[in-house]
Amino acid sequence: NSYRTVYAFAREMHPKTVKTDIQYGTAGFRTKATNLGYVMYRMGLLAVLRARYKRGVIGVMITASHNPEPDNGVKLVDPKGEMLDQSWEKWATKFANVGDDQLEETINEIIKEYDIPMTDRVEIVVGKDTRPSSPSLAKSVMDGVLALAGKPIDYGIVTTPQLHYFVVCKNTNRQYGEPTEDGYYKKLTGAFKKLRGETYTNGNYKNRLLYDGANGVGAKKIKYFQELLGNTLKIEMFNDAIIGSGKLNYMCGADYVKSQQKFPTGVPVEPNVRCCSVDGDADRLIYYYMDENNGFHLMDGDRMATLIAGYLKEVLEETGIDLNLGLVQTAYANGASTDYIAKKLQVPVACVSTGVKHLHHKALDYDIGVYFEANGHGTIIFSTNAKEKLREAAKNNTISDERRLAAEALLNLIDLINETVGDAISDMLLIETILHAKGWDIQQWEDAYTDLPNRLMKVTVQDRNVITTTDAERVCVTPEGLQAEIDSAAAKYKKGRSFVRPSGTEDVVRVYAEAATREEADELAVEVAKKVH
Ligand code: NG1
Ligand code: ZN
Repeated sequence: NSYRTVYAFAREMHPKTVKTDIQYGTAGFRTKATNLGYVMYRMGLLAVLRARYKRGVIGVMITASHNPEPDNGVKLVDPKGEMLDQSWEKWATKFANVGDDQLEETINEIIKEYDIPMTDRVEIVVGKDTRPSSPSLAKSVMDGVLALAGKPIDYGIVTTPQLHYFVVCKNTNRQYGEPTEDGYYKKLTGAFKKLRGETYTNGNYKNRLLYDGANGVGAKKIKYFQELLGNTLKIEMFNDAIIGSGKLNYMCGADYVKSQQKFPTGVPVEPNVRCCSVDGDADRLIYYYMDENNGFHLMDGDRMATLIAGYLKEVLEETGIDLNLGLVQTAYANGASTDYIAKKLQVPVACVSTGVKHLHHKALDYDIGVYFEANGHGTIIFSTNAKEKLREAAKNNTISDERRLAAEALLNLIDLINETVGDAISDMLLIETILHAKGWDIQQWEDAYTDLPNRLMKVTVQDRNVITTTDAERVCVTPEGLQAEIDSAAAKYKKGRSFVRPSGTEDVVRVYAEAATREEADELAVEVAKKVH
């Protein structure tokens, strides 16, 4: 086999312009957009190979999420809507880094290793965020797809979770939904309206929400929800600057709000009013409000996870069906949230390494698996067993109305949830549904537990990979002795907890610390950071 066109295309249209290697990390490739043309072309090639190997549709999403506007990135989506399987990440890295003249050879190597049939006319769905660099990068991806005779399907500007949804719809023969934007909006808003019923407000819950679109795709797409939901939920949108303004994620968006612990610019401050922010590709969500004394209150991924898990537990009990429910977090979850879930809600909690793929994977162990990163990325997945039992119960005339209705409600919740990946807008509709059902305002939600003050720091070192960890990154293995030092530092503070790990997306070591007071958390973080240097 020979793939001359691949080389010719590469040489003439997408030559490798950067000498240094890049690595397919937790969020795919991510760097300055100007350095990504050839990487995109090669990911187009790899997507076709992966699709032929899996005999399914593969997705390619062009985005750099919460990162600044001049950055961009790319991630591949597997047929079940999951991130590219870890075993192929090394191939992605290899494809990105070989010379143009080694591309043919690399393609032959992977075909041989996996015995890939090279005849199927596979579909590759391509989506992009609103970055000015995205259209030309999408074209590079599609050139790669065409060079290996795959069929690119261009979805244009979409959110990351929309792209995951399209991939799953196509691979399940539309059982999951229609693989169109319209199909996505109708599925989510239809379920939301059913759950809300005739009364839009309830108790302290008011159907008004301030929404920060981060000047990105989340602002563009919320308009369809505003239109379809009307007065059911009054979403007031802010931060919808025109494409190319440079304002994407700038002093707004979910990452800014969570990491700066600050109210975003562009959203009016109204005391005690519920607000939310999404990030640049709308797969993360953060809630917050300002109190009457200008005090800022943050409701992060841990808060959403606990609200959701607690509610699902209640409804599940009403159905009388025996299904196991579990919650998955990472080491970054606030200790107070873990305590609350395990002790108060009595829902089993698992801790896994940072990165959505690890959370998603672990959540598959439960009939109902809730997972969230503290930064606001998360979703809920339901096993086939859970879905079957719920469908049976919803149709069963021999059980009580209460049980039947609870099963129906859970089925509607499943339709509201984007099970394929964390989806800011779907998560927002879910949170709104739960607050409405409980008749709660945002303060009542916040009352569940009090966050332990915490501090996240970045430390730049010569080689971040000298730090290795175990036990879901909570324990440091190398350099030898570092863990003992962290332990003795943390022991000095009330409720002290700290860990260090190399970042998977930036060339830094991250230091996390929490303790009973703000001062102690800061001190502990600084102390541990000094030991890392
Ligand atoms: P790294 O850079 O590996 O810490 C960051 C986030 C993750 C995840 C990924 C992918 C923190 C501490 N880490 O990973 O949660 O979202 O980016 O975007 O927020
Ligand atoms: Zn994102």
